[in-house]
Amino acid sequence: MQKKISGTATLASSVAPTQPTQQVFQVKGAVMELHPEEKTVRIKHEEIPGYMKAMTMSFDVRDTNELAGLEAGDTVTFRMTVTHTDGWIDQVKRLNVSRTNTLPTTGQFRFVRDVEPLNIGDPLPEYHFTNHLANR
Ligand SMILES: [Cu+2]
Repeated sequence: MQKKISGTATLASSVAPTQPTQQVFQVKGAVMELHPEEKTVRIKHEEIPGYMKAMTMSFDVRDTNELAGLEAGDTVTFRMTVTHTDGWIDQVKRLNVSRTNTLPTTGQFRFVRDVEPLNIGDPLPEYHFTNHLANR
């Protein structure tokens, strides 16, 4: 798979001497909880091969307008920006969620609506991940 990560560092390296101060990734996941008052959103993001498994985690949202119109259970794509000390998301885009109703539920989450629509082949650009600083 083509790597778009700038610099010479690879995800397999524990140290990336040329790591840029800011990296941006396209991420896909399902909204679990919205906390606009805290400027965070909890998202169950898909597996990140070689980095971390699919998990539910909170992301900082600098502009809460990004959360407008979203509901728990929505499938979204978003841009994740990470620096050495910070992380946040923006450009949150809601995907068509109706098709996810046909997928089985995982039983791991308390939402009735299926939130595991991560392998349905949506036409996304390549998405890469590195840091996990947005986690809480
Ligand atoms: Cu995570």
